[in-house]
Amino acid sequence: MPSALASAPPAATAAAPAVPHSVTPVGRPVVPPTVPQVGRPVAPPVVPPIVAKVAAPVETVEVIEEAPTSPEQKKSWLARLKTGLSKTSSGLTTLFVGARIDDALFEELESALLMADAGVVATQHLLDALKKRVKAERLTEAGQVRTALRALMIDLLKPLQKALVLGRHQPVVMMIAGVNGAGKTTTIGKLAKHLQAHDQSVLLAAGDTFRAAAREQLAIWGERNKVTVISQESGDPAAVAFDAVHSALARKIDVVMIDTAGRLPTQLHLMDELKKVKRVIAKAMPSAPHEILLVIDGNTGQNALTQVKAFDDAIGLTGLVVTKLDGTAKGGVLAAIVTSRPIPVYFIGVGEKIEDLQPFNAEEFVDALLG
Ligand SMILES: Nc1nc2c(ncn2[C@@H]2O[C@H](COP(=O)(O)OP(=O)(O)OP(=O)(O)O)[C@@H](O)[C@H]2O)c(=O)[nH]1
Ligand SMILES: [Mg+2]
Repeated sequence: MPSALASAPPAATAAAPAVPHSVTPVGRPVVPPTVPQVGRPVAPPVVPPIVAKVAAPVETVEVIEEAPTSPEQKKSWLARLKTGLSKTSSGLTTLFVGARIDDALFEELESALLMADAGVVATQHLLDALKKRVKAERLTEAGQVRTALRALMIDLLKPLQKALVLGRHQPVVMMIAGVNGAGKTTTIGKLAKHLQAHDQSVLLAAGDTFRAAAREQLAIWGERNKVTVISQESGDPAAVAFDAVHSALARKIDVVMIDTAGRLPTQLHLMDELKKVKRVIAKAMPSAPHEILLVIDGNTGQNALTQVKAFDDAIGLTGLVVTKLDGTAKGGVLAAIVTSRPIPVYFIGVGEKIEDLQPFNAEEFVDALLG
């Protein structure tokens, strides 16, 4: 787990340039092993503060200043999050409309939370705490109970809110893992852009060596963001990661992101391969990898928890990225995660555009959940 050297600045949203939505790697020429770095973008876009930056020595903490907020963009992002979570929120909000504060209300709330994938432990915790508060504060109106629930849910999810800390090492090495199609490569592409906007030089490693299309997909993100992509045709993922870290050390790159092939936790040989990638990275740079992120598809439901546990047991996760919260996601799974494996959620994604990846903010998230 990363040390909380700095807390995330409040999420703000400012205009970031849109990039083409999805990456369709069909028919692209196979990329050469190394795509040369063309240089940083001339005018870095203004993006929300997604990271906290630590200047060496480690004791000095520098929090990146908040970018100016564009209210429209913020509104649109929150609207998408709200729409994405509407499956859950409709269950939670209608509950309180004109409701009497009685056992039936608590029972309905219990069902709604369980259906939202919050899991038994978090659901019980919230119910107990809410009942206590209702009694202690003598709440009589449904609206008051809703407000109390909001506060309790924010308290519950707050431990997941943490900034990604940069500048602790050069490079900061990030390994990105997850099941097939979770959104790993897209997240790397979006993050590369965000990091560049924070003056970080970035290098990508195409550690998904199984499919040529995967290398090409990353290469396209690389071209788009003008960053080097280390890639090897049908190479060993650990060797690609090793080369990337070596290359980043030589070039004094700030952040290396290592993509990996999608795999199920039940595919033990593939989980072993991931462990090997991690071990080999440490051979190139003993303190690395500094971040091991699991990308989770927000629509996965309770299975997300199984994924978190399995990947954490195998490679020791430092952070999570939850994508696709713009679909039919049920946001309650974060409550289940916080009660069993409280690994920070660095970012959440509500779409395929760059600005659709935002830092996780417990308050915003709960407001979207509660409608
Ligand atoms: N709607 C939506 N789609 C997303 C989001 N993030 C990623 N996607 C889409 O999900 C699909 C899979 O994304 P990838 O980034 O290729 O996923 P991956 O985990 O790298 O997949 P594999 O490498 O095949 O395991 C792509 O079509 C992305 O555009 C998101 O936040 N919202
Ligand atoms: Mg991929």
